Amino acid sequence: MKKIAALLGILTLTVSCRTTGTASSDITLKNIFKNKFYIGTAMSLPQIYGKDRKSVEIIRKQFSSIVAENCMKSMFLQPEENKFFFDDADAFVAFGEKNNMFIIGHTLIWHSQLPKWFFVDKDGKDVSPEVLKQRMKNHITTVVSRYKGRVKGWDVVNEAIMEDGSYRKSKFYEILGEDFIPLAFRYAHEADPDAELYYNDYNEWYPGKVAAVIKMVKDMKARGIRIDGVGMQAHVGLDTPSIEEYEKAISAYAQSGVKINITELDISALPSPWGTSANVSDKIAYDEKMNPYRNGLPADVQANWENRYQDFFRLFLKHKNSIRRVTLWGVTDSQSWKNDFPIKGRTDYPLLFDRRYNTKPVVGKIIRLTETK
Ligand code: 9MR
Repeated sequence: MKKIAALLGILTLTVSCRTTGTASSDITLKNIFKNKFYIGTAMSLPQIYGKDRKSVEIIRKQFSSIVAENCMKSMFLQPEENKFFFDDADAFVAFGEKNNMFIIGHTLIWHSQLPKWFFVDKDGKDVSPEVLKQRMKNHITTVVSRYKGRVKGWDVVNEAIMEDGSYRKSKFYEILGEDFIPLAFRYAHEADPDAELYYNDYNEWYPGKVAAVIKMVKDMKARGIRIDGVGMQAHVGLDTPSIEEYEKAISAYAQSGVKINITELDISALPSPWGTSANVSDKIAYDEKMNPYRNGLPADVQANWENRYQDFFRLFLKHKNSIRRVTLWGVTDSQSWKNDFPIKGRTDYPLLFDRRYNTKPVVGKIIRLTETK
């Protein structure tokens, strides 16, 4: 019996390969999405330096685009004023070039993971608008120029708008007002006129946020300032947001004349009664009830989770003409930030490869979706 089942398996694979006209070893995410959008992953330091060898193998085989999960954040690139540290970012960019990938820089201006000196003078007081502009310009110009022509797109500003459409009351906003966003885009464009420039945020499907981001995009375009895309982070859960809500946002952004990047996709399988915020400073105390699947997902949750991934990819394929890139926020479940957010020490299953580096069955299901498009 077993032998027959194995034979049937081989036949099915051969047949499905024939229908796509592709050898089975070529059926990878990056090949299957080639003429649709880039498919990417975030990279951690052990991956960038080749220490996590099994992940690197997956990245080379499956992905056409990469973004640094952490090492290009300002606290790492410029820990002290004018003292830049580029070793990790250089290694990341070298990896991308060697493997012929579409390289994304994340992120130039973000209120979080920012070195402490950025907003204060030597007496610890807030700097003036002029000084802050100068510091932003120096940071952006130094970083973007270093990778000119090599990093193809930048998350210029990250997480500046709240779900209700108001501006986040960050120090950037307090000192410079809304103008800090167009200023950042100007500086980035001056440093590399060919680079694509994006505004990136989480929960970018809330109607208030959608409206505010579109207004910002239109204002910048009207002033002749380059903005190529919005990055929808897509840290989503099993129920929230609905596909309809998400589609409305994609359509609205597309109509405003920018491309959409799905920038940090992961689908949590864990309970999330607090919603889908990715505000890294949010913390909730550990509670055993909130960590129910330490030894694996029950079949019904697994099925929901797989359906959810397929629903999202179906949506991305439907809107492929507006979507430039879909990037997963990591390779394997063990790498995922979701295991520690907003509760530390849970076991989540948000990514496409499991803790043993196995390709999850959902990957084949996602690939099959492309056969009818
Ligand atoms: O995944 C990242 C995690 O390793 C870091 O500790 C955290 C703080 O720097 O940032 C995570 O990535 C965030 C991204 O840079 C911006 N959007 C939300 C992501 C998840 O928190």
